Amino acid sequence: MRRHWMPVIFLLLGSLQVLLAYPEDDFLVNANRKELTDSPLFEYGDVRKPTPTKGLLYPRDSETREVRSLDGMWQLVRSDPFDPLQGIREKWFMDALRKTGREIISMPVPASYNDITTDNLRDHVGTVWYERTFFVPRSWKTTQRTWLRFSSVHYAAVVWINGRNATSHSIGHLPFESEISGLLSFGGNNRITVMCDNRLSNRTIPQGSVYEVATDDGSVPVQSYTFDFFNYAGIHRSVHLYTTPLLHISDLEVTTQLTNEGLGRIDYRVWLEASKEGLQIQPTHLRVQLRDKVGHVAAQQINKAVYHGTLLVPNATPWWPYLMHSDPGYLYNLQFELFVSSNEKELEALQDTYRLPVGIRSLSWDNDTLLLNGKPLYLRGFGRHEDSDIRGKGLDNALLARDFNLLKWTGANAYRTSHYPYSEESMQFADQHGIMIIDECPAVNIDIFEPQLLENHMSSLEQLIHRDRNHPSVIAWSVANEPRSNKKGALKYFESLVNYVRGIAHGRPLTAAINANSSSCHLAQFLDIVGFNRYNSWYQNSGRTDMIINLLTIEAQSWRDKFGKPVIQFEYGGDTMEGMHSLPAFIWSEEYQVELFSRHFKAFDELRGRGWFIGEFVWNFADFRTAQTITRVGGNKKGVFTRNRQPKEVAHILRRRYFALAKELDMFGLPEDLTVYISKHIHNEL
Ligand code: BDP
Repeated sequence: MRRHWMPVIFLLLGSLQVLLAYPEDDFLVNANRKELTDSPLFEYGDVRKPTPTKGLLYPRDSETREVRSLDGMWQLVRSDPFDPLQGIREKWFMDALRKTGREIISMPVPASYNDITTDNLRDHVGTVWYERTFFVPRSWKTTQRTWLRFSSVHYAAVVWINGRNATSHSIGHLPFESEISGLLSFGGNNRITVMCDNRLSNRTIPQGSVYEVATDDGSVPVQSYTFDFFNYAGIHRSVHLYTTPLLHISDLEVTTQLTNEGLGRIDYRVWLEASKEGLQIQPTHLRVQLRDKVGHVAAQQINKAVYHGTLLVPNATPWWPYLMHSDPGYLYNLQFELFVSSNEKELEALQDTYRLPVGIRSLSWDNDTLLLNGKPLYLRGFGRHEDSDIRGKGLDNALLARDFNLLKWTGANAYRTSHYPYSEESMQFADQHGIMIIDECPAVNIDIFEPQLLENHMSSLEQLIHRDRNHPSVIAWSVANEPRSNKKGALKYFESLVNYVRGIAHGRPLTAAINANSSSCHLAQFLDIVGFNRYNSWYQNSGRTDMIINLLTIEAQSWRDKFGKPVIQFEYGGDTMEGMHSLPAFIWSEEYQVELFSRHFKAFDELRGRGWFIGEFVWNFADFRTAQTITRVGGNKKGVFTRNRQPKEVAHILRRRYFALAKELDMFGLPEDLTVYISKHIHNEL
């Protein structure tokens, strides 16, 4: 056996997987839930590590690949909330959904299904079924493999092609894919059916529970959860069909470094995968070429029978964040070309090409700071949500572009993907615009610590890191938001979780957004950067903005004293009704939000001077939809922008601060429209 074939053979075995039946057990949320206590009985020694995901490269076309979108109008039927598995029993996937006799709803993809109709689909609990048809060309049959890729279905999905099971996946906000060549009718019409289940249980990430309530019309299942954002569901991101050759590049991993002398270094690793027929194909070499923005080759390497290597790039143009350099977000194109021997004449032919955008930068950290290209970072940004009117959590390129324009308008340089992985398109945008990302997994408010939850939590991080490890914009992984980390069970749980994540962290520090106190938190000790959320003058001491500076500086110092690590405030803020005014300031008014922010700014400046406080993140970028509660007026109103992305008064104040920081820290000039002319006696004080 030729040795360089080993990875291919190995991967082939992996690809001959038996298609999984839907793990029914995951469906069955116990309505009469028995709350598991925070029991010391759970030991994590025997927790299974999640099976590493494979091949999550973003679908890109090239000389050797075609990508087709399955986005558009699909059809949807909902199941009876009391019988979510009826469609499985009755095999609804075997024929067109209209044959079930149930109401057919036209449903756009991508979008959450909740806010599209005018009825109670919004609050549906259980499963819905999606369907559409599509053609695949005859020409794809023999020379290609066809893959089906979902960028995110929330929460769990089972997929059939022409009535045959293609794949299943759970945990929203993350991609999954499967080869479907064997299930397709080439040159003919094909049917895709997706069952989507939105139920959360004690073992899902995030957690929730389903219980029954008695209504005037009988009892109904209700989903409860402790996080406040609405549990939108559906096919949230794009669905793609794409082709690869029979032997193809299935995965890539890249790390970069930059020396003081401007020498760039790119270490890469390539995985190949072959179908049964593809095993006959003999690779001859791999050409790796780094091309700059104008297409010039900046470095290259040819590898025979080796699938990893290092490119050195003299005078590399580094990747810099927005407002740290005049040309932020510089990306090279790293082109991987696999050549094979083509026929008896021993000619070499191009078998597969994949191009990956790459930013060259170094990331390092110590007990005081986080450094990018050797420069200490001060992060100024937002916690956000993927959320908008009508679309819910559905990917919307117009919204994405608007949000980035607003981020840049405010002078922010970072955001946290609170409280789940954001779209791959947004990660690419962040790379291009130089916005730094704290990349968070979907573990929000986790509470009942038990082994199955831990395994899912690990898996969510494994999938996230696998998906995002090649993005220069990602500067840290956030392992959780506001877990109940003061509970006893949290200690062993997070020790196991962090030990596992360290092994796959791919050169990024670990952090979390904690709301426990420094004295009782069992998680912070395992992290590289301590992040805390605190709502001074909102959830505590409401109305008392005069207590912020003291309480905040004391708290930040306590995190520092206890753990000796860099500290970030990941959330602060107050709900604000746009257009509501009050002098003097009163909670919910625009004036109150301004006053609350301004007091925080003062505290942050005091803390920055102490040498270990490295970031301030507002909660939230924009207003967003929540579950219905008496504390929310139409949703969470802590946005600096409204839900339709217009500024509240505080946005202008925040903008002045963020640009002032850019000027102070990176000598950046201020935008001309930062202040308006008042009189020749009042000068711009910045
Ligand atoms: C924090 C949570 C965030 C909420 C916020 C709030 O991390 O998800 O939206 O509170 O209540 O505790 O506004």
